[in-house]
Amino acid sequence: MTTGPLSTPPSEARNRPQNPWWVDAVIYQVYPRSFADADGNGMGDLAGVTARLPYLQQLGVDAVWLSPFYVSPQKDGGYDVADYRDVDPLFGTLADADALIDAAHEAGLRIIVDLVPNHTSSAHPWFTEALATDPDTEEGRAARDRYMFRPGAGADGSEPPNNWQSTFGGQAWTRTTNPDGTPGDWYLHLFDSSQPDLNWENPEVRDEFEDILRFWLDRGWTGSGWTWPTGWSRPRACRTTPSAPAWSRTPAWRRRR
Ligand SMILES: [Ca+2]
Repeated sequence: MTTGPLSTPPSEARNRPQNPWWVDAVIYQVYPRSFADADGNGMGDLAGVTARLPYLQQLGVDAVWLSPFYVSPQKDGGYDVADYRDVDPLFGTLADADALIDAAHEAGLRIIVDLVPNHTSSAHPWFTEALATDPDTEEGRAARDRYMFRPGAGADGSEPPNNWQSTFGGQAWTRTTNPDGTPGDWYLHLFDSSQPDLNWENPEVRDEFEDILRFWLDRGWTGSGWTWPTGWSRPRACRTTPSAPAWSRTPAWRRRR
């Protein structure tokens, strides 16, 4: 034991606030698609992760961070989520997810899930409803307010609402067709056009993600990592900007001091 002048007196150490567990934790990120294939069909799966937990335990990690495994058309590697409360059949079932968390607890490992709250998949029921409902009705306006629908620019609305670019390249807007077949408004997608951005100023969106988070925490997950938090908040007016929008300039990481 160190007893020199640099050691902390026991009384002071007792009074020092403890860091949250994750500050000093070693977290191992698993991309389920490529990590381990339990049934040998060429696609990694949750049962494969469960089978390899002893290996991760042996490495000495404290927690496992799972990349998205939710129901998804897989247009963006599972970051396009159509159902946040279920497992994509590619990776297994909800029972496989429960088996994974049980095995992780037994191995003394925490599990963090990767949530994707900036956008849903265009196959999500909310977006399907938004496109299928007459935008001039109260129901249609409510469905569209979960996302970032805006009228187009120009006399006939045929130009995108502003100059924002997608992170994946090209304009960040796609025009819709109304249920009656006429050209409609545009929706924002800061990633792929199959990933419509959510409107985080809509209380229903916030409540839904709180409920999704509770769904997974109740199943025994330790917590969640929220992908791309710098992009959620954006000017509601969606005006043309003179340079790259703020989210593309905001550093995603800061050094801890
Ligand atoms: Ca498999």
